[in-house]
Order: sequence, then structure tokens, then C-alpha cells
Amino acid sequence: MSKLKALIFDVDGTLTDNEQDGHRVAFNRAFEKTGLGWRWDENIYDRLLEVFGGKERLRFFIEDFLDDFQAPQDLDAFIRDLHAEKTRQYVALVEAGELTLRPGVARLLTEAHAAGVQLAIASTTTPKNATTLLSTTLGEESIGWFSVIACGDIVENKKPAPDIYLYALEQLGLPAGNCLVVEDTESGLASARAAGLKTIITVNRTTRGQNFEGAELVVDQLGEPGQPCEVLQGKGIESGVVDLAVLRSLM
Ligand code: XBP
Repeated sequence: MSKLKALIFDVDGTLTDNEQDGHRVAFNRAFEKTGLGWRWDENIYDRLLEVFGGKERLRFFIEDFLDDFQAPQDLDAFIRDLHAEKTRQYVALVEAGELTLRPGVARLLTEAHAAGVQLAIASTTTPKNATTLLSTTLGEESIGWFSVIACGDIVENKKPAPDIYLYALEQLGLPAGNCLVVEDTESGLASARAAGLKTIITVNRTTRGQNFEGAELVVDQLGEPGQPCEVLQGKGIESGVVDLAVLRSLM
């Protein structure tokens, strides 16, 4: 059994259940502010979540969902500028306290930090989104708990490609066998596994029905005392709480 030396966390859907009520709202506020007249409802956004990366998601929408949109000459610049406005809207939404951490996230991060288990972020999202979420929910000093915050365009290929997890491992200076990933989607699982990483999944409304074959454990959430997790795949957890002891037993 390998020693657990680092936990690598996905952000969106894992640290916080924020896609529908966070990113989607920020996209719509950006569309409104720029006068585009677009609006993504929850059903459209569920389909758009097939593509990781906000800029890539905008391009997917323009190319596959719009029939009569006259794309500007420089579509890359248009998407870049629109996404920058979306990020401003998202950061403001997080700073306003509109998002909370999922059950068990603060508990596990705090336990790992206190135990000297390194912490890392590996996310497709924009770096500012991740750091704002941490500082708003856990305090500014929590950003220093993370040895690596690997986000967004730092790598060329986004999830489900393994790039972001390979980059995080390189920055951690650890072999995959000493690390464990916490994710929420089948694409995130594919990305982590392609990097040779063991992975646990905390599902959410959008991802509960996805294929998590190859995950070490699938739960509905990490659990809190008095709010036990439900194990959907993998061995049972007597305490109902995913803590370091449970994670070490998976290594
Ligand atoms: C989820 C994503 C991100 C967010 C939007 O990232 O695919 O693109 O949906 O954030 P992860 P941006 O699950 O890896 O955290 O608009 O900043 O890309």
C-alpha cells in the first residue's frame, strides 16, 4: 500500500456545486451586459457541460447551437473578451458569498493540511475563480495550504485530457502512486486516471448517472458528522465520513 502524500482536488462540482447556480448565472450576466440576448437555461447548460473550459464552451455554443449568428471576423478575440466579462461576473458572484463549499470539503481540507498531506488543485476553470472561492469560503490564508493551484490555460489540452493532472504531479514532485484525486465527473475521472491517479468521485445532480468505472469510491458527498455520505460504488464507510483514514485505505 502506497503512502498518501497529496490530495488533488477538482474545483467545479467538487469543492462547490457551482455549475448551474454559479458559472451558468455568470455566463448569462455576461450575455446580458454585452447585449447579446443569449440566455442559457439549465437544460442547455447541462448539454454544454459536455465541453470543459468556458472559452471552449462558448465556441461550442456558437458553432453547434446557433443558426443565424453572424460571427465576428476575429472570433477568438470575441470569445476571449466575452469570457473575461463572464469571469468578472463569476468572481463578483463568489465574493458576494453566493456559493458555499460542499459537505465535508472544509473538514477534509483542514484535516489534510493539519496532517501534512500536501494539497493541490487541478481544474479547468480560470485561476482567479479558484483562488476567490478558497479565500471567500476558507479565508485568504487557505490559498497557502495548496502546494499547487493548477488551473485553466496553464495546459494546452483540458479535461478529459490528462494534462492538468500531469502538470499538477510535476509541480508537486510526487509520483501518482502517492496521490489521490477528488473529482465529480466522468471526464474528470478519465483525466485523472490517464495520469495514473487513483480517484474518488463525489457526484452531483448533473453527474450522478455518469460512468465511474475505475473510480476507487463513488459517494454522494464527503459526509459530515450527523450527515453521513451514501456510498454509490466501492466499499462501505462505517463512519459515513470520508476522512484521511478512509482515503489511506484506498491507496
Ligand atoms: C469545470 C469547467 C470550467 C467551468 C467554467 O472545471 O469545465 O470550464 O465550467 O470555468 P473543473 P471557466 O471541473 O475542472 O473545475 O469559465 O473559468 O472555464
